[in-house]
Amino acid sequence: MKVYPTSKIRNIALVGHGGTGKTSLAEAMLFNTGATKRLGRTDDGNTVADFLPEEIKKKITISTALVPCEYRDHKINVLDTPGYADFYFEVIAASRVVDSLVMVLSATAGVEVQTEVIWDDFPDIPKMAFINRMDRENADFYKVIDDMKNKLSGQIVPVQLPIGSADTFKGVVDLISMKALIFEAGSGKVTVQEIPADMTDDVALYKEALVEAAAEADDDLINKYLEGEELTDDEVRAGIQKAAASGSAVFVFCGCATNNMAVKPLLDFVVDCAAAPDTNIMIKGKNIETEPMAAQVFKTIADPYIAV
Ligand SMILES: Nc1nc2c(ncn2[C@@H]2O[C@H](COP(=O)(O)OP(=O)(O)O)[C@@H](O)[C@H]2O)c(=O)[nH]1
Ligand SMILES: [Mg+2]
Repeated sequence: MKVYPTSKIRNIALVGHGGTGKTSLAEAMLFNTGATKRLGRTDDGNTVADFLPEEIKKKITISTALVPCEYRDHKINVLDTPGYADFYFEVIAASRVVDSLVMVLSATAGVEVQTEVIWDDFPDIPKMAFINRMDRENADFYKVIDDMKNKLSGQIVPVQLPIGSADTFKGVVDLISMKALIFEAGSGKVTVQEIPADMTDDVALYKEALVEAAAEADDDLINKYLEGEELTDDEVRAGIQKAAASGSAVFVFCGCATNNMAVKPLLDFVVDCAAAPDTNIMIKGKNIETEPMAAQVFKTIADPYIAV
């Protein structure tokens, strides 16, 4: 079995209201990282994460599934959790073993009940957000951002802006690299282009907010920023990484899981910026030379066919 150094492990849970597309996003992550050869659909009952007979029959997630994938030499352990309140204990259990949460929201419904519940219940876990279903009629990224800012605590900071919406959704402007990323539906193949001219004003506005959030994560950077000096791209990236790993800002992505559009940038961000187990701010380690090892068992099953 391949051994990964702790710094190259990412433990994330996909959480949020039922039906926002968590299982579909997990499926797209597996497909993009080559763990699977085809993109399953929850509607067809052929996803990797919803595998229990009850889940396939009802087309909902009941039990948290662990779907690991390897990406850019990192091991990403993705926990796909149920959204329905009846199975909330599964979200609580998952939250104990991950280093960050990926909040999945619907681009048409915005902040829903379970989004708020989870957000409020786990204030200390660093979060990212993925505004999914951008291909749906009435999808409105900016409305969801406003909704998040109004209803959720913390600093909400988009790192992408959508290009098109509903049936014209075709990609995102990446505010870090300042490029347009256009995705082919299904394959997820990306073409890099210049930012569309009609988006320049929005891009400038949100880029400024992103740079500010990055600067605030680091004393040296904020001093430089407040003195009116421009931060270099590397400084912005370093600030974003610090803010993401510590949870001082919630960076927001958008895309369409079922068409596999704009899923890869989220994976890149998880590798580049999300907390690794050894930088997890919530767990304070002890000296392994002098203290007995502590471990946590997660997801045990009782197999009726194995006699103990
Ligand atoms: N149009 C569209 N439908 C989606 C998208 N993501 C998920 N869905 C659909 O939304 C429903 C719920 O998706 P699922 O992944 O099971 O949501 P979960 O409950 O959050 O795990 C299914 O019918 C999916 O096909 C998306 O990006 N666009
Ligand atoms: Mg699900």
